[in-house]
Amino acid sequence: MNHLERDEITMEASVDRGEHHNLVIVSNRLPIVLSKSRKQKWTVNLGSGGLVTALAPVLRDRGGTWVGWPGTAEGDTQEVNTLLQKHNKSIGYKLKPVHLTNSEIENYYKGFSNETIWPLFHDLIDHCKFKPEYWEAYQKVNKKFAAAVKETINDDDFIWIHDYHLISLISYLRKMGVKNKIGFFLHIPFPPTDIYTRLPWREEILDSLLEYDLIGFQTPRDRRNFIISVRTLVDDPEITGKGQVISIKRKSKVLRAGVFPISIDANEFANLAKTPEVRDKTWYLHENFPDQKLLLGVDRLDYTKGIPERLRAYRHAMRTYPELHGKLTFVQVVVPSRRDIYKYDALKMEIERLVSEINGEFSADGWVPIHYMYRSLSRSELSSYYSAAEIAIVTPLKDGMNLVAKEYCASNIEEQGVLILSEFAGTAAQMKTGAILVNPHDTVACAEAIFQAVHMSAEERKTRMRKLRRNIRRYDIFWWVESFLESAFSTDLGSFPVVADYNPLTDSG
Ligand code: GDG
Repeated sequence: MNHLERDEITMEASVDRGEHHNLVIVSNRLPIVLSKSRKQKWTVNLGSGGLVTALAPVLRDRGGTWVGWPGTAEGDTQEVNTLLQKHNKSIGYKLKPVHLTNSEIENYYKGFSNETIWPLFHDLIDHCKFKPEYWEAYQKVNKKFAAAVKETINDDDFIWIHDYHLISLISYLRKMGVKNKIGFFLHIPFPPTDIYTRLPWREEILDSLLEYDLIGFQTPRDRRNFIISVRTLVDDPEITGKGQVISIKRKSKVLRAGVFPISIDANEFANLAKTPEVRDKTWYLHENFPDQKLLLGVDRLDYTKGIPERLRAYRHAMRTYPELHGKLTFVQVVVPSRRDIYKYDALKMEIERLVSEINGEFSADGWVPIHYMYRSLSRSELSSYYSAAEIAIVTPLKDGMNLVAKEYCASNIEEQGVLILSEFAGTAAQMKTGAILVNPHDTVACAEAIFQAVHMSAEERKTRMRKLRRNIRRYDIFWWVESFLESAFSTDLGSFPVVADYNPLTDSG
């Protein structure tokens, strides 16, 4: 959707997005990257993700604060505070750091957030650790964040809390007497009830979620799972409405629960793909892989992303369709993440073993089947790979949304790429008509999808990619911010632009 169309929607509905309220964003990490040189000199760079791009202008316009952990270790507190104060002016809004001790990083961040909630909410119960000391630290840090938020807010501010690290924050804010309107957005999936109920602290987490004024989910599937858990664990909830936003009344408290699929700045990705730097690099990539199609995977190192399963599917494709040898190269970028959690080391070893086995089995003169990179790419490098790849393969076992799928399509300005997408990515709900949907556990079907993508006609590729790009342009990151804020302040339920084309596999509204 272009700005004009967005304005039309605004005019039609004459909506209130709480323009008169300052915004306080709270997330585990501040939207900055701080680094210290060998000579102990600090540098501050603004993060480049979609969330920062979308929220920064709103924060600047309305005035506001971003509260979060600066990502630094214990001991750097004073220096970081001074540094951030200096940067508040140039950034255009206030950054309020919450410092964590080493033990909090261990138990709240790596522990409860990433070894309990993260795997549980992605249905991977075998990866979960349910340690009381993790839970205690999670509570302690959520309380610490609450104190920092309380220090920074005025009565009329809208507080928007992000993600699974900070679910309990509202309970502490309310206990501290904070009466402001508070919204929460869950970036990861919400699990089915039989999985959710394994959590020893399921009542406490659900009670906190029910305290918010508005809670945003990525897909109807997640909201449906949440509602079933509420019906199962909570006495007499009254659930009304249907559509993008519904209402859940419990005792006298009303919570709105909405579906807001997060997105990207689609124009920015399209424009980046048109720059001379990216065009040149794309051209070199084609030169380096002559007469070959590129199949691209880009993922953080994480067991939810289905990287080993994908490698097995590629191996199956190579065994089943020898005509692909020398014609298709798999470029897999794995971005280092959560390095000091044991499971991630084991995953890296498994990926590297598979890559080397597959390359050992099929490499031939002038062709190596998998081009593997374990590092982060610059934005322009990433854009070049998106532009150069004839096929992108995005096959998480489960994913809240998956922005890589959207970025690939937005960057595909020639509209000739093919997207192979997991049914279990949140993105599938929006992209089912343009992408080839697969079950990532089905090695044979994924191999067939690769073969189908390689042989798809130019006409079909164009039709599918156009649909995908239209959807992503229409429901971009700006739509996401606006519709969340609109839902927080509007008095109507469900009267918002609803995302079309949901996947029946993942959606029942
Ligand atoms: C969580 C949820 C949800 C990747 N490699 C490079 C690079 N990236 C950037 C991509 C993309 C981002 O990282 C990854 O986003 P995803 O959405 O794919 O996944 P998570 O990190 O797991 O994010 C997810 C998201 O939150 C938002 O709500 O969609 O479901 O799990 O933007 O571009 N960026 C650069 N170099 C790389 O090598 N510069």
